[in-house]
Amino acid sequence: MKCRHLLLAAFLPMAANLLHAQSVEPSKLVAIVRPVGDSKVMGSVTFEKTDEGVKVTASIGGLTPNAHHGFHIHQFGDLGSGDATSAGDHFNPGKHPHAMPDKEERHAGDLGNLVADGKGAATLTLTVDNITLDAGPNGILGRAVIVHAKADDGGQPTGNAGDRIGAGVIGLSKDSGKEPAASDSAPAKGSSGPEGAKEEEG
Ligand SMILES: [Cu+2]
Ligand SMILES: [Zn+2]
Repeated sequence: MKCRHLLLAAFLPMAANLLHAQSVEPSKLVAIVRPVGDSKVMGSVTFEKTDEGVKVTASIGGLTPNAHHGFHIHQFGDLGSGDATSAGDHFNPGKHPHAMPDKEERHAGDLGNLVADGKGAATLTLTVDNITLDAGPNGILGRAVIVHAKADDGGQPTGNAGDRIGAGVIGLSKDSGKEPAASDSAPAKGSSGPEGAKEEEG
């Protein structure tokens, strides 16, 4: 008897997850970075789920040759203002001070610097453990990546990185594993019942 109940308790949340497949965290997001103002900054940033965390890969051109450029996730995917200030502050759900990515206590949006080569091109690979790829409390889906004119020096409140010269909204990648099948979107009858309650009591 007890065994059966345990099995049932284990199965119900799984079934609920399958029925609510659309709320599963995507495995990959992408942001296409475009110039802000009269800059020439262009490129792309991907965010992929791995066993170690979220792997951030950026490839950006049009930067100042041989310079550091602050690089962050900002709060909002709103690039409506000409200078990208409408993207808000650094994404900071943990209410931490600003810091470089090697510090445990930092904004979730603190990705450090892009380091441009002699031709103004930069690549960056970084794995972080404080963001998710959905729209949850630590989720970056629908927010923005911002490239700054100057180096992020780690100072308060936001690293003294100057103007925003490149920006892109973080959206679903076509490889995100998120595309819902037609059957997923049909509400299954009675599927909302067994979730929560049983799980909490068990
Ligand atoms: Cu920034
Ligand atoms: Zn910051």
